[in-house]
Amino acid sequence: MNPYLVGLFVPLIFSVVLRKQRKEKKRGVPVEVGGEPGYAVRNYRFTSPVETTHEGVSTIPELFEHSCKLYSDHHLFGSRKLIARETEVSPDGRSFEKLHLGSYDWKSYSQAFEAVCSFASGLVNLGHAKGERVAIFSDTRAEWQIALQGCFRRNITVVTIYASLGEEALCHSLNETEVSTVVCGPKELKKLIDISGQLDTVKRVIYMDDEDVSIELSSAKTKTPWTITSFIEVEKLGHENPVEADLPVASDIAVIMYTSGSTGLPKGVMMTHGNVLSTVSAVMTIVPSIGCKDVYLAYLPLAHVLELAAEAVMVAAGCSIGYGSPLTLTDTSNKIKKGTKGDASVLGPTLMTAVPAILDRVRDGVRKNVDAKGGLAKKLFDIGYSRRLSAINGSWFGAWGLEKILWDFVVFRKVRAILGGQIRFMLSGGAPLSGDTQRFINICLGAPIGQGYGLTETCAGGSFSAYDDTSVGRVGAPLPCSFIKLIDWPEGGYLITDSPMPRGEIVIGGPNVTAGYFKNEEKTREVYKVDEKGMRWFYTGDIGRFHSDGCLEIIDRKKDIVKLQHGEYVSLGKVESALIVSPYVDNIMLHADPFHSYCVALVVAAPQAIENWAHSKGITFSDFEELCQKEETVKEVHASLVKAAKQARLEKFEIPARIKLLSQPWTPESGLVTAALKLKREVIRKAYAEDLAKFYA
Ligand SMILES: *[C@@H]1O[C@H](CO)[C@@H](O)[C@H](O)[C@H]1NC(C)=O
Ligand SMILES: *[C@@H]1O[C@H](CO)[C@@H](O)[C@H](O)[C@H]1NC(C)=O
Ligand SMILES: *[C@@H]1O[C@H](CO)[C@@H](O)[C@H](O)[C@H]1NC(C)=O
Ligand SMILES: CC(=O)N[C@H]1CO[C@H](CO)[C@@H](O)[C@@H]1O
Repeated sequence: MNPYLVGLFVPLIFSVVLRKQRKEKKRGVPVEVGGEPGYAVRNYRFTSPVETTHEGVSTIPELFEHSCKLYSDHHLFGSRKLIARETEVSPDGRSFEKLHLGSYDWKSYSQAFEAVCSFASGLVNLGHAKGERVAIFSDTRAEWQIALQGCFRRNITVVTIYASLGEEALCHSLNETEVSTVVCGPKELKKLIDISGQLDTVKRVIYMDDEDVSIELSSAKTKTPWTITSFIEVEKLGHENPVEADLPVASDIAVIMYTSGSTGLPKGVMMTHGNVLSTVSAVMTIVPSIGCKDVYLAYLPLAHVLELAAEAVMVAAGCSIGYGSPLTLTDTSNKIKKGTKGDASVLGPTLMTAVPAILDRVRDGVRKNVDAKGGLAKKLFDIGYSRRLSAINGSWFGAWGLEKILWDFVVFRKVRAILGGQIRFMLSGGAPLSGDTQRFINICLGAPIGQGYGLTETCAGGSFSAYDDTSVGRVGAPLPCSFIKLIDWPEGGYLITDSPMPRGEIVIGGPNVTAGYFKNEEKTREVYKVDEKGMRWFYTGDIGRFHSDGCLEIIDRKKDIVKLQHGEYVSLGKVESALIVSPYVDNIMLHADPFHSYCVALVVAAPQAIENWAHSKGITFSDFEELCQKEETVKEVHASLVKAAKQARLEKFEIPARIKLLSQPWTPESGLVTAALKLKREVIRKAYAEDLAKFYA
């Protein structure tokens, strides 16, 4: 046969076969379950929920000990040395802290185990009594995990608190759980002392010592009755006076995790060791060949269930965990001193987790960079991008061989270098990732993104998109530890009989479903139900639909649907995600209520784009605040929203009739968005109540 023909046909046949496989691959299958009637799906490979994958292991401390014995000489925890801390002053007089960080210092699994045992013994020596709780209130770092595992070895329940939580919420969570020992970072020590008058049960504080905190220590002496000890002292104390472990059982509460809810005070979700273990075991069956060679970059808040579960998976698999922070992640991150390296470049991670907001930022950064270069560089990038896109779409041309290597080398290598150049798998969770961003990151990093869907209440268990699933916008099939059921929500117009796909409220059941809210029976009974077979179900309030291959797609949120005066339903989240594509918009919150026939929006302006527009129009302004108040600016931004709305085929009543342009960004510190950067609608509504009232005046 003519070799040219072979050369032509072989890839063609391959591409046809691959396409077929891709289409036909089942990932979830319907299953009969108890409880409220609905459409339920389970993971294709597992008929009953997975509880543990390690023989004889039923709790997290057992899993930790198991790994420490198995991987004793491998690196476990890595932290960067601080070389210098500097203050830089920008031209307009504001000062910024810049860090010069060195290479990673590692603790091996066996060293980490020793530190954990010492910390556990140290706690007992300090006088922490049986049955009392410990709170960890700090940024993500190695000591966080050591403290956590130390507590677990003594069957101590750990209360976790977002480092960016407000004062009121902090007092509430520490008081409600009657915490007697708080482990905190140097920054958080000051916050604690400020509110010490309201903390009745706290007796001792353990601070992580890498900064000079002598001022705080002397102020604590006068203001508080607490015993304050440094982390190193506790370890030393425990090392010299070892105490036997007092291990928990699977049904003991491991963590009470306070989630920054979008309304009111935070609620504490009680997770058992069995809950966490079942999620960890389920994820391990899904991430491809994860093992000792892998290096994981940890930087998301450990007080978030996604990060907590991810790090537990890394420990179970024998990976190394290098700690970083969102502000020092890349060479160009805010806190990195110019000319020095960010966490990712130094560590070269192979695995990472991310929340969509961070990936969106990476995408925008790369796009901006490419646009700024212009010319040949931009052309090459665009061609390379579209080639890879059609390759992923199933065309064989450009999928393999020389062409891929060429594009990777010419175009994408530099993008990859931003995150260290070694990433082979990325996990995204916390909120739905836009299809556009998923594709962009997939192509530029050359690594798949697994999208997870889960909640604190389900211990992050839920669904997970398989690494070979190249579709976008979906969150995958149920994890082997979960059953996912859709139930009718007639008021919202979502039914399991809908065609072409069943739709409804998402309800998650399985061993991963947590024990409920701490000291909140009423709320627990409202959203957790146990069926006649004894399975626990959690009612998420999210609306989803199941594709024919058993993969879930999140399409709406129950709470975020508002009925307008004339009876039309507006899905706030859907409209916001359509409008946020406007280049002028940094963030947006749509507001609608049943008393009016139209929507309005609060828009956080994107400074760069709006200033560029103003310059191009010759508009003069003294500061950005003033520019945002100009009528012509508001008009321009509104016009761009209308355009975005038309592109997304929104209904007329979904387009905000009036907008307010805001010059200040919404950050977790301001309390307007959660640590995962989700809008806190109630808080924002309160903060801008006057502006909202004016809209309807
Ligand atoms: C662990 O601690 C809890 C709370 O103090 C207690 O109820 C439980 O019995 C303990 N578990 C074991 C195995 O001792
Ligand atoms: C702390 O909690 C106790 C009960 O757990 C309650 O009686 C008290 O009012 C709370 N104090 C504050 C400051 O919230
Ligand atoms: C990829 O496929 C999707 C849907 O299957 C289509 O909308 C899109 O235009 C395709 N893109 C390219 C570059 O072929
Ligand atoms: C470890 C754990 O919590 N297991 C529970 C999982 O869920 C089943 C049914 O809901 C319970 O019977 C298990 O005790």
